[in-house]
Amino acid sequence: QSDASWRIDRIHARIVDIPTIRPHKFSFGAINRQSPVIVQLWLANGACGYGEAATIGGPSWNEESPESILLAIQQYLAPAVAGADARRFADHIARFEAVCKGNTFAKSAVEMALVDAVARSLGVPAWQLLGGKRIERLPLAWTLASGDSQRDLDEAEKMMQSRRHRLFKLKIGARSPADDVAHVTRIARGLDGRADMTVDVNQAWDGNTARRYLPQLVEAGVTLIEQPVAKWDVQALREATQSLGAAALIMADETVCSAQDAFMLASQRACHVFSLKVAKHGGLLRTREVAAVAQAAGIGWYGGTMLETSLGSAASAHVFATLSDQHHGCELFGPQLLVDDIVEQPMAVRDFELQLPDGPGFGVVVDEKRLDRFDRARAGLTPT
Ligand code: MUC
Ligand code: MG
Repeated sequence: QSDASWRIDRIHARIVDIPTIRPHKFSFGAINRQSPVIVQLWLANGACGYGEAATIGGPSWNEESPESILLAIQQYLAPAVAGADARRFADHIARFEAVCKGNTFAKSAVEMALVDAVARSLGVPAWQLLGGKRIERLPLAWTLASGDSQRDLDEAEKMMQSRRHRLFKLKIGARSPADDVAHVTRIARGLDGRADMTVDVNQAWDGNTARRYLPQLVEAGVTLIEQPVAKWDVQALREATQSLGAAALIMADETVCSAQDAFMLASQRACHVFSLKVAKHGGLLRTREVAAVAQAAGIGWYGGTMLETSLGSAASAHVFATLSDQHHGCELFGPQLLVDDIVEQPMAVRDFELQLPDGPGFGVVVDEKRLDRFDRARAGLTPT
């Protein structure tokens, strides 16, 4: 192909609204739908790549929202790379940085579409452009977050029976810490050692609460504790990491976004595991940078999610496939939490493990009809 065929011809972005199968409850609120931003990027050679960025509860997980992502892409990121050679990923990332600070979710969606378009043009899987595949499958977690212990347990039973999940993440932090510990203990009794149990506090506790209640969570059988304290409270995260015994690990999520965050946490030995998420790191290549810091520091990684559709989940799976074997599984279950998907065939789950996909591109076929059906602009829905 000639150099001209790699020119970025057009970039289009839109918000789609897809309801969840049940309310999903977090320390900071509940969601009933996801509103990912879907990017389509065409090359002069006719190839089209897709990207996705999903937030949770508008701008309540972090600062970005579907509306801010759409605006950043349309006003700043798309014009910054229009007409350029799509293959120059590192150069595009530098241009994004120059025209737009932060806004990592928005950047990740465009970078994804670039990688997908180039990989499709070459007829190769995206993982081939990201370092090569090393991992074929990852244990797949499911999040129990209905807000009701019995309903959570019934859900866990179903997931175990269908051999989809035996790794459960409990969302806590909305209720009092004592109530949360009681809830975790009820679930642990019900699971009776047949599954692994983790919790995500989503920053809800302060240092004193963590000091008092983390040992009780470990006592109840929790093996991995995600972001128990505020994202800025590295001191409390570090204290938790250094005071908990060998029975449980501390995982940073909101605290670890940039490679600089990763370096700071690693040098302070403030956590045992990083939750990797393509959106918060600012793209697939940036995710590899954060993973490289983890590997250099002897920190494990976990394949995190922002509850993307099968498109964003497959893109994440491609970069996770290239990483080290020092992992704690993944949680790319977003598609299962949504009433519908935007691809023809979701990634396969067999024997409790997500089968990491091959190409071309991200190895999923986007269904344009369903994209149109959920398109917010077409449905005339107002943001929530
Ligand atoms: C988070 O903070 O990890 C991931 C799974 C889930 O249920 O919520 C997300 C966000
Ligand atoms: Mg989290």
